[in-house]
Amino acid sequence: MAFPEGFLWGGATAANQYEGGWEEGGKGPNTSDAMTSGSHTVSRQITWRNTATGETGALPVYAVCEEGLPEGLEVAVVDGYYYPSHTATDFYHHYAEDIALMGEMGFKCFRLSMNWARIFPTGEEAEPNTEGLAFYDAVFDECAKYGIEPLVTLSHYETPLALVNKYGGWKSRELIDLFVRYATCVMKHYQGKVKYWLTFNEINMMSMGSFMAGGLTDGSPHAKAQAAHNQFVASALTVRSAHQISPKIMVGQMLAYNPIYSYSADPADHLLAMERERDALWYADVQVGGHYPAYRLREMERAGIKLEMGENDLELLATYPADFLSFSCYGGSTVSLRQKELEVASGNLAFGMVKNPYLETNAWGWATDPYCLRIALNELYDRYHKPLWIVENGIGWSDEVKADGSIHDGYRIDYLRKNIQSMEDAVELDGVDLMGYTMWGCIDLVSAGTGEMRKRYGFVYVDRDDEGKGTHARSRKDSFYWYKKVIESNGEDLD
Ligand code: BGP
Repeated sequence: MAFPEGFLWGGATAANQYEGGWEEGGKGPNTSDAMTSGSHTVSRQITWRNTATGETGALPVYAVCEEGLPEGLEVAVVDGYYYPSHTATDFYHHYAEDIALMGEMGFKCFRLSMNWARIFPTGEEAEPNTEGLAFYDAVFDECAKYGIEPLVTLSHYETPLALVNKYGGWKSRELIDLFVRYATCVMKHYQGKVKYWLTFNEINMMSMGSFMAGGLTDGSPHAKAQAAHNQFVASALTVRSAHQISPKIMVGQMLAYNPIYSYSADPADHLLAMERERDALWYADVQVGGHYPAYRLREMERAGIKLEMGENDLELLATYPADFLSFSCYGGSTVSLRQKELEVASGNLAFGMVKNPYLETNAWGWATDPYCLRIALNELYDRYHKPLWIVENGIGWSDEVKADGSIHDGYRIDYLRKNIQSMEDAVELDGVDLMGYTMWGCIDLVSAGTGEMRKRYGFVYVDRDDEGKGTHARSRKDSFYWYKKVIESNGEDLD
């Protein structure tokens, strides 16, 4: 048998795309609450208010990430826009039903994120919001009924909005202590209920999606580097705090990692592929390896970036690295020096990438890559020698509900079968130490990239559309029954 006894099969979600209840139970607004919907071709927008005049408007997310928010504007939720995260797919009111469906599939693990602003509405309250704590208590108690182990991300693409407008998000060191206080509070409160925690979702998205990853409204490379550094220190302090609370708690890093392929055999293309890999890997070199790698130090030196450091920062990073490395992986990306002459790629992490001629893609440019998980797992295990966990993998597709209510998502089964086989090869043939696999978006949720509903990932369909209309009724897709079999057989039966 390839997978060890106790392998953590399951699914993954995030509060900003799934939970909803944005103004219920005393929750404060988050960065994601001020993001409109978009599409494959139209960017999501961030809405703002002019603090002097009260005028309101919106800017594309990429513009805020690259150029920042102009002086005098603050991020705000304003009338007249549609914000998909406000209700999302309403886990807030459907958690018992959803966890029962996960139980029916045989989930051993459920990855969800906790909404920081549900616990500390502005991030700075002296005491946590008890209604917020009670909500997640109810969620974890429900999980326990089915023997489902929660894996909780402390910050998945959201920062309390008050901290963004007051401090400029994670570029300020103020957020370090505020985050560690929040993390310590929930790790203590849920001790005995939650063993596995992740600090920041896809921490390396600070480079490309800094508003989502760090609540940044300053697009400069310096702000991004400082924000990442502040999150590293916060992560190290969270690891320290977790181990003080209980030696049983494990805290992981979460990295967006797609293997990078060289388009041609030209060594210059190969060098480029290595450099693009390092764009992601340096984050793990710091958070898992415990120190800034030489190539990153040189890169910052060349860019004139000088980090503001606390006296013990480097020691903290070296002493409290993450206990394990979790990552998202959807398929490999391809680079070439001749990029301009070639067809460009689209899909996640596709900026500056070219289309891989060996892989088929769907309407969102997503390819089914039968080798990416094996390659990714080997690369990360060889480099860090720490337990790994695939916490996101899956494919967004527009599902069709037939007249009889059935949903035939053979394309999803095909994608997952190939990916799980590739992961199995890494475990069985290469001996990689893998803790678990949580398929992304196990119950349909809002897409982070486009804010759409039509780009669906789930084993379970949720009746809601791109305008926010629908009953939120849940129904099982064909892949639901397929995944149930996969888990039952501990990965032996992929047919
Ligand atoms: C990852 C994010 C998730 C999720 C996923 C799918 O980058 O961690 O939050 O959204 O990608 O991407 P999308 O939602 O853009 O389809």
